[in-house]
Amino acid sequence: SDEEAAAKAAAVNADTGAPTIFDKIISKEIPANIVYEDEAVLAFRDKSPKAPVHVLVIPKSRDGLTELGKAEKRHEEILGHLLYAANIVAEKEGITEGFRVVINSGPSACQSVYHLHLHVLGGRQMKWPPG
Ligand code: IU
Repeated sequence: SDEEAAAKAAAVNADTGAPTIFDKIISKEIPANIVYEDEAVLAFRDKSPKAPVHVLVIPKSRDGLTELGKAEKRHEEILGHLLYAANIVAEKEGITEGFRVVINSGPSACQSVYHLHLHVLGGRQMKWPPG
């Protein structure tokens, strides 16, 4: 199932601090469908969308933010920037009746890529609680 695959990927991809595929997306070595970009953040469509709109918002410089659980005081500005960018993405995508922002931090949350990213999900009715 989807859930089993996610749990497996999360268990295999522990936080090693090694570069991730997102670095290659930032450098445009790997093409991505970019929705929004500014000096500090990049937003692109998730390659395996879980909703009609599923965009990832990431900092261009990881700066130790492999996951939210590693956030430090110095990251406050970029964290605010990412959250604000999530709303810019939602507006651009027209998901104005509602959208969800998710951050998976660590194996128990099924994080699979260790470069902080916000999931912006919308275009359908979301369920609560998430799995
Ligand atoms: P997670 O929160 O770490 O589980 O989310 C990682 C997401 O990155 C997941 O939704 C993948 O589909 C997505 N992704 C991607 O869009 N492009 C890639 O090359 C890889 C993962 I690897």
